[in-house]
Amino acid sequence: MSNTIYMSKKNYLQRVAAIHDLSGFGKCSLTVALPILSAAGIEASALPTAILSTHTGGISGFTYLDTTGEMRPFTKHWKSLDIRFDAIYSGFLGSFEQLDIVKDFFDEFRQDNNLILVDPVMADNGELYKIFTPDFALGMKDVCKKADIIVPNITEATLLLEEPYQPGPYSEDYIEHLLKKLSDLGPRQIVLTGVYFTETELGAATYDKASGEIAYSFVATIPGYYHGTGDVFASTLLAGLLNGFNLSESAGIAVRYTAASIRRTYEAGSDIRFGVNFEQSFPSLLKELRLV
Ligand code: PXL
Repeated sequence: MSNTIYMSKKNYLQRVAAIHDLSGFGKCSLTVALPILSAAGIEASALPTAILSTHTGGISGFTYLDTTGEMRPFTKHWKSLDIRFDAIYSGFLGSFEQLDIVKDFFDEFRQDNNLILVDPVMADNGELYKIFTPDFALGMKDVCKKADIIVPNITEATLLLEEPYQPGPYSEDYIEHLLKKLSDLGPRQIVLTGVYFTETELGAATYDKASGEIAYSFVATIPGYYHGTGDVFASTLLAGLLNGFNLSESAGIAVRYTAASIRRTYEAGSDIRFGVNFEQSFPSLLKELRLV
């Protein structure tokens, strides 16, 4: 089965196409995905969806350059070079038109044994990010249908399923309902973030359709809403999968690394909008990935 292929570690340098925005300040998207993948021994190529001075979460006055017009030319050029990707990883998309461009990119670079991971970045805490419309959320559902793995938070999951958002704490029945309904859209593996059954623990739930396994990873809750943590989580999840860990193991590694990065930021008392200190948590990540 093809899902066993990407779970075995390769003996060559694996390559990922990372389709995200470049926010110059306020760590998220490409400024998180590229360093995490590189540190995990994976080559990362960037297809930028927008260039911003900062991300859009809680920071006003940001500049925004929509790079939609560059995306098909990038795709065509990469195709002409016969570049192959072991994984394609999409996140924040910069315009409605990019939904189709990204689906076409998947079709161009899909191979029998590569992995398409979609983080449907568009909402959190029950609300769509200001720059997106409800139509965008429906379009994102079609992008997710083409993925092998999707990594929504609970708000994104309810938008993809067109169900009303429910604030936590959640029940196991509700989380299992979301996981199974999401897999009915098409992806064979689901990783749901922002899962909590009590106020003291927070983490992720995974579902593997082929085995039927549902697993959870939790850490102690750290107060505050830290920006860019979804990108730290999804990038680390992918790093785990490409390093030969299975879905639940990779989610556990990603939960612990994200929490360690948040904890450092919390202890330093830094501005929670500016991203988390994932850089100084690399030593523990590399140990967990058994790279050192
Ligand atoms: O981390 C998600 C994200 C990525 N990119 C941009 C964002 C956000 C969330 O607000 O604004 C530009």
